[in-house]
Amino acid sequence: MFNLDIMWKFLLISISAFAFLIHHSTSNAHEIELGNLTIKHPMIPIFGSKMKTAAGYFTIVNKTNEADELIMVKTNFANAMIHKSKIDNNGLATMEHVEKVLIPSNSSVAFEQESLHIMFTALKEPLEEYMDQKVTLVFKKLGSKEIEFQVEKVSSKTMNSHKDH
Ligand SMILES: [Cu+2]
Repeated sequence: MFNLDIMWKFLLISISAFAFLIHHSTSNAHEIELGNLTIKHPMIPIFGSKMKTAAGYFTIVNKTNEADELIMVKTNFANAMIHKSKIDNNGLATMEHVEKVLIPSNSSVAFEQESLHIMFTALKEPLEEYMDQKVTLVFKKLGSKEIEFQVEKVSSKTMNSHKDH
């Protein structure tokens, strides 16, 4: 006998599976247009549920003839600041707080491992995969822009450099 209830459940499961696939397949192509600037693939890698700090990565593309500056980062889920990782004179990896980042005209600036990143400390609750987090980027010319960072689970081997801060 034709069972409408089972058909309906099957349809719902198919739709959610499809939505899940879409989310996954587009995650690397995630781009946000902010007027003069484009933010590519803002993401926060997570390695487990016990993280007290996290880092945010993305690339800012400036296709215009005017430079801008990232002067502040803000979020509700943690304290946020701009950091830059570097290797000190003793060969140890350290990081320093950066007040602002120049985004030169017709170029791009990558926030990536072992370089610039947004440092999130004092996380209010554990970050969870697929629970995107809103972060406000404040640019000198463009102003305040809130964007969503995708929280992505990664293996600690691929992003080992950030586990200790
Ligand atoms: Cu850092």
